[in-house]
Amino acid sequence: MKPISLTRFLIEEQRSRRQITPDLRLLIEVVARACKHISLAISKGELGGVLGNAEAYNVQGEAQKKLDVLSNEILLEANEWGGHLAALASEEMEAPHLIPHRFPKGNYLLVFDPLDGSSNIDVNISVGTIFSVLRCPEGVTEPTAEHFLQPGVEQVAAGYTVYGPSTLLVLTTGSGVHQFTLDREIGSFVLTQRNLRIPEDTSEFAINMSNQRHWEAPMQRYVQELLDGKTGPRGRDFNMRWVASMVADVHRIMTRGGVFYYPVDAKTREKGGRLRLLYEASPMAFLVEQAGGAATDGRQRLLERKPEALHQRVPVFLGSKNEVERVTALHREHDAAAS
Ligand code: AFP
Repeated sequence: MKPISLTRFLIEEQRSRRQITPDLRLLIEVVARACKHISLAISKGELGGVLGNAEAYNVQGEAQKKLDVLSNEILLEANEWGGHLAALASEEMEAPHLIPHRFPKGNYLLVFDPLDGSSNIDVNISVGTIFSVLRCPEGVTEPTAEHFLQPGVEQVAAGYTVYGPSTLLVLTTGSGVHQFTLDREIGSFVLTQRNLRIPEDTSEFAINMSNQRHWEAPMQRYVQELLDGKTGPRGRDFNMRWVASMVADVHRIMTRGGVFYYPVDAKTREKGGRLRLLYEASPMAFLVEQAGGAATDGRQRLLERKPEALHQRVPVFLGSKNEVERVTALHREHDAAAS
């Protein structure tokens, strides 16, 4: 069978499913094109002079890498002129970026983490881009932060790219999750997996164990049960992985199942958690649910959380359904007993 390019896939989806409008198709293609540029910049590594810190800090007070800044610029420039967007919001920028008046405006809002896992860049480990598409509320021509504060169920598309041994784009527009691989020779993303499915059960978990002593009681208890293995209450051994690039950890789960946890802990309680709701948790939750998995904040379905601020952080529990439901139930039981 002839390879199916991202463009052909989207055109066919547009014909068969009315939800994909021509503007949404253009938007996804433009994001994909920008990701190809980012992929190229990353692959040059030391030779491209793009490694190391930018000597700047983002709105969250985190040191920016040169590639954080570059990836952000690439995504902004690519998406400004097409006429498909009303505004963009990035993890790297304090406020939304409006479309300059010299360009036409569209009906969508684009949200992105231009380079997730960027602390891994300098050691040549996979990083990625995460994005989410929302509708601009009707009648709004100059969107502000408040217009981006929509619960994840409102997303019309979400995806991530993994810049790893190969560059992958994983996408949902609300009817399954599909994977495309960048064919560097022809310069286009090619469909390599249709309808990714996350197995409901798993024996593999991803968590940063160094935070264990700071976790809440139900999390301590749950992970201890996993670590107790075959002779413990779960009656089987569990394996652990932690890349510290959410895209890479989530992609492993998309491929072979597993769970990814970033619970709230004593260090992050004041901020609400470690990961950002709009740029990381919501798009990944949409993708994971579309692949048959589950995603919660430990208590509540992530997609139902209405953001209170553009850069809000939340706890994240996602992946194989039965395991996520189990850890969520433990938190709820704990809360009920405490109250
Ligand atoms: P950076 O983009 O600052 O490297 O953060 C990556 C991330 O947001 C997410 O991709 C990882 O899963 C998580 O943080 C890793 O956090 P720890 O460094 O606390 O393990």
